Amino acid sequence: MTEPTKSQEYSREEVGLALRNHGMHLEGLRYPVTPVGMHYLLIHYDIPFIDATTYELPVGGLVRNPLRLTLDDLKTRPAVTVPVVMECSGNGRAHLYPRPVSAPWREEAVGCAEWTGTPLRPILQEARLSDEAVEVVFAGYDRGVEGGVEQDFERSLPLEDALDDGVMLAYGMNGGPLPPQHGFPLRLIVPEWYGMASVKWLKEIRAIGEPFEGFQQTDRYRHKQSEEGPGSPMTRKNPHALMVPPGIPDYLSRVRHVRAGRTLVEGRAWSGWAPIESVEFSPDDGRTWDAAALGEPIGHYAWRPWSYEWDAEPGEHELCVRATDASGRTQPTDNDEAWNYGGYGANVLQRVPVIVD
Ligand SMILES: Nc1nc2c(c(=O)[nH]1)N[C@H]1C(S)=C(S)[C@@H](COP(=O)(O)O)O[C@H]1N2
Ligand SMILES: [Mo]
Repeated sequence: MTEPTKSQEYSREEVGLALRNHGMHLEGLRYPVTPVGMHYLLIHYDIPFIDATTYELPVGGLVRNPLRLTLDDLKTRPAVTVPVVMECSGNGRAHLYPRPVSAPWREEAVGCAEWTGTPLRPILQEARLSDEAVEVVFAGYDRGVEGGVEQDFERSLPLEDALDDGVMLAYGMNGGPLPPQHGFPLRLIVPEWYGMASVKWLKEIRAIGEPFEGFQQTDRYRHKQSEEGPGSPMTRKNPHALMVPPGIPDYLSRVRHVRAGRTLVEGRAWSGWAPIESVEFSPDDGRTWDAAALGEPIGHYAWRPWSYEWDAEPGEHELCVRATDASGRTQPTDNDEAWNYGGYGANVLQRVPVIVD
């Protein structure tokens, strides 16, 4: 990984990554289920071109009953359709200073799609994991060079996480087939974790007898304070609330223009650790906070709607929102508090500059 940069300008490479990997338009927070084209994307290498008619998924390694599953096999198994908030663990990275050079997300690397597929646990049970198995590796068909290392995109889960409720192999998104950019023909969904765990374009599932040492496991997606040291692995999503920016935007700066008077500010909040317990709104850059009204999420892994009646007075304001979950986790106020070498899990509260006229 290159040293974090102190430049206040984005490099050509970062702009290139941002063009390939677009974010969710924040006004998309109005939809309980994010329309496919609004859902963010994160694609490390190239989108692989896969023939679904000959597709087969091997489930092997330390198992007593290796399987090879076609898409038809997978579709004849019990089907579930589940709304899941997916968020990139790099979300918020661009707010950090110095800034890690990678996808320059502010807050838009999120979406909540309805994934259709089949639960993973019964498949692993059918494959009969042997007693030596400690982790399950999920390999993708996409291949590239990163940090000087040529590799397939591969990630693992400890057994208990792989066997957790909600973990599924998905072949559908929002009622249609899985689009190529989201993992066609088959992807993993790990609903409570950051997005990197939900491996797309699945090529293989294999059980292994020691912790996985692949690049995307031991080099990337670690929370650490310097280039050195293992740090700790990124796992579940930190609590995060976002608002639909109110009013209308200035084309270039995106500063919002709002008419004076009562304005309903709305948004959504989520956490991978525990249910969202409260959302607070601040009209004055975090000096004063007030509780927002909460609605009900459409599913256990979906985001929770919130709203706040803001009395917009003429002048310049900085609107903020923050979420707290039932585990007591909340969002940091300060970018420096969230700083880490790779820029992961930086769930700093959202700030939206607004001019009321
Ligand atoms: N095979 C493969 N799986 C992958 C990735 C990838 O580059 N290759 N990116 C991961 C990351 S970092 C994220 S945040 C999510 C993004 O999923 P989406 O593009 O469907 O929103 O996919 C994950 N799964
Ligand atoms: Mo990601």
